[in-house]
Amino acid sequence: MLKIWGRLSSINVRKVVWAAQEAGVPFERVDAGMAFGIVDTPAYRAHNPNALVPLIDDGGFVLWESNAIVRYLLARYAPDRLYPDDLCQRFDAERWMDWQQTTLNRAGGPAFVQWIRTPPERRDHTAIAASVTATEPLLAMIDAQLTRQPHMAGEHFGMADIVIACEIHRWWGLPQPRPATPHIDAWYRRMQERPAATVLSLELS
Ligand SMILES: N[C@@H](CCC(=O)N[C@@H](CS)C(=O)NCC(=O)O)C(=O)O
Repeated sequence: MLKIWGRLSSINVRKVVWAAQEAGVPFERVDAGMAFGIVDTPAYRAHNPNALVPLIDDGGFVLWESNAIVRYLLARYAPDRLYPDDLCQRFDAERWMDWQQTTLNRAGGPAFVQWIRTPPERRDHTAIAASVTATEPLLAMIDAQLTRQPHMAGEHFGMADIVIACEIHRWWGLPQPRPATPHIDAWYRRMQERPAATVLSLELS
């Protein structure tokens, strides 16, 4: 059976859990990372020398890097529904996968860390302001994208929706004002209605 290592408070683990649930593949999840430990053990590091979560073992195939895992699960278990054969459709979605990791996550991460993982007396409001300044134009880009089509990469739900909705879930959960993004809001409500999207109802921690 597919095994996933990672605590559910991690955005990167949430993506993987959601993808597995969308693909309909049964899995066992082991809490790992932060207070759960495990990631620093020699056995874990032998599989993931980054000592980070998530990590999967699928019948002996071991993989780390959350977006690579999302791609793998959808391509392997739901290729017709969730990993397009058509190269233009596929790479339309792939582009948003990379953008989420390299641009959106980098911009929004500091505000999350300051609000949720830093005690109030040590909170750096300058870092939060910089993170908001970096993130809001990116939210405007997503909002504009969703005026043109119902999902991040076209007509159909897919991997780009999973990774970007996990970022929106985290950003909307921060105790700070939100910009007006009506198209993100409508799309995000549809994401929350998906039975496989259980991670979108988790609290931030
Ligand atoms: N690029 C990696 C980043 C993985 C990562 O940074 N994981 C964090 C959680 S989101 C982690 O393992 N933190 C240390 C820990 O939980 O002990 C991925 O997408 O999988």
